[in-house]
Amino acid sequence: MKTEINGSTLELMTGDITKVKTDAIVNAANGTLMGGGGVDGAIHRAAGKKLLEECKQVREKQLNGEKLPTGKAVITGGYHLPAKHVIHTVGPVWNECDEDQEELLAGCYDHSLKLAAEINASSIAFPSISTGVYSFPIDLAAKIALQTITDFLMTYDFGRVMMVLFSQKDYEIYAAALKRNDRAI
Ligand code: AR6
Repeated sequence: MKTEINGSTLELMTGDITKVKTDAIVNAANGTLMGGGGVDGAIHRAAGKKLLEECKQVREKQLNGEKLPTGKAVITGGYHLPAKHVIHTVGPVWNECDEDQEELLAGCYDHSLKLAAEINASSIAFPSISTGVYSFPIDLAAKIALQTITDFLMTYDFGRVMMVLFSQKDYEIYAAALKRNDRAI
C-alpha cells in the first residue's frame, strides 16, 4: 500500500528490513547500542561485526559513554547490509502508567527522519518500533508512526519512506491506520 504526501511517498510492505536496499534503515535498538534480539539482532547479524565496533565508538565519542536516551537516534554505516546507513533509535517500553510514551515513540520516528535528512538521504525504511519485545500496543504505535511520518513529509521534501512490517497481521494493522490517517490533508 502506497500513498503520496506532499510529493513524497509513504509505503507499507511486508518483509525483512535487513534485505531492503535503501539509503537508511532504522534499528529498534536498546540504549546500550550493543545489539539484542528481534530486529536489532537481525540487523547486527546481517551487517557484520563492524557495525558493533562503530556502535561502541558512538557510545564513547558522541554519547560520552552514556546510553542512547529513549526517543533519540544516532547513525552508523550499513556495512554488509544493502542499506547504506543504519539509524539506531530506542523506543519506549510499554507501561500503561507512563504518560510520555506516545511522545517518546513519535520522537523515534521524528529524530530518525531528521537524521536521514541531514545526510541527504532520500529513502528510509522503518520497522514497527517498540511493538515486539517492548510490548507497545501495535494499533496505537501504527497511528503514532504514520502521523509522525506524515507530519515530517508535510514539512520536508524527502523522497520515500517505507514501513517494513514483519507479518501480514502487522501489515493489516498499519494499512488500517493509514486509511484512518487524516494528517495528510
Ligand atoms: N525486519 C522487519 N521487522 C522485524 C524483523 C526484521 N528482520 N525482525 C523483527 N521485526 P523488536 P522493540 C519486527 O522486538 O519492541 C531488542 O532486543 C518485530 O516482529 O525487534 O522495539 C532490542 O535490543 C516487531 O514487529 O523491537 C531492544 O532491547 C518489530 O520488528 C528491544 O528488542 C519490533 O520488535 C527493542 O524492542
